[in-house]
Amino acid sequence: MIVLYGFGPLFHLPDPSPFVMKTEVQLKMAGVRYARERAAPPSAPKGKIPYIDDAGQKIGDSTFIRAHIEETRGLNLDRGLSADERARAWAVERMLEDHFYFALLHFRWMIEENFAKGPALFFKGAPDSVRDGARERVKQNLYLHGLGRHTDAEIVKLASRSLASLAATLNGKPYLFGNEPSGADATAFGMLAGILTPFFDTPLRDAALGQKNLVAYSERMMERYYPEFVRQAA
Ligand SMILES: N[C@@H](CCC(=O)N[C@@H](CS)C(=O)NCC(=O)O)C(=O)O
Repeated sequence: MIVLYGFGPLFHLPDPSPFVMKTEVQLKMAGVRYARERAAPPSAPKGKIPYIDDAGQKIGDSTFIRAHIEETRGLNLDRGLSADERARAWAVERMLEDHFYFALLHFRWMIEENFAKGPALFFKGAPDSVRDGARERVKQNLYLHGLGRHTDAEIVKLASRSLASLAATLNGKPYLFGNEPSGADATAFGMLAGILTPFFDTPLRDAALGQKNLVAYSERMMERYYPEFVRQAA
């Protein structure tokens, strides 16, 4: 059986990492049996969470995990999508994972009060220097990515364009590419849920709340893939 390594429920989310939520939803989409375990990034094959262990084979990175599931179980989470839709699905995923995610990271880690009640919890019991060092590393990563060189207002401006683009792609459909979810829905949902959680009050959350179809979509996905979590939270 596959073991999915994530952080565990936190910040009113099934997992604080959009990438763990993506992978878990894709495992559910694939109908594959799996167990969840907690792990910290240093133990991951690529130093990042999520990773899976499939009968002793460790695979890091949500995109490679998906490819592994599809290849070994003979399925395709984009079945039913046209070549054009598959191309757009990839573009949506890259926009969210390699651009939008860094805005999410910025508002969780670089805003003092969000950091104190959020990511600082990862370092409970550890010396302050470990917590501060990790925060400094995230700051450096944001700077090297490029997004960290902008003001808060500029980051919101760029990320809001991604939200608007996602809202236009979804339009009035139940899922990104039609009546049934496909692979990219897992990515979009993980990212949206991570932004919409009421745990963090951020201007990016306000921007997402302004896209009504995205809010309804995130709730629809949560209800479909985490019904037990919705019930617990009620
Ligand atoms: N490209 C990776 C991104 C995963 C990622 O950024 N994970 C974060 C948590 S959300 C992490 O483990 N960061 C720890 C680190 O960078 O040291 C994927 O798709 O899985």
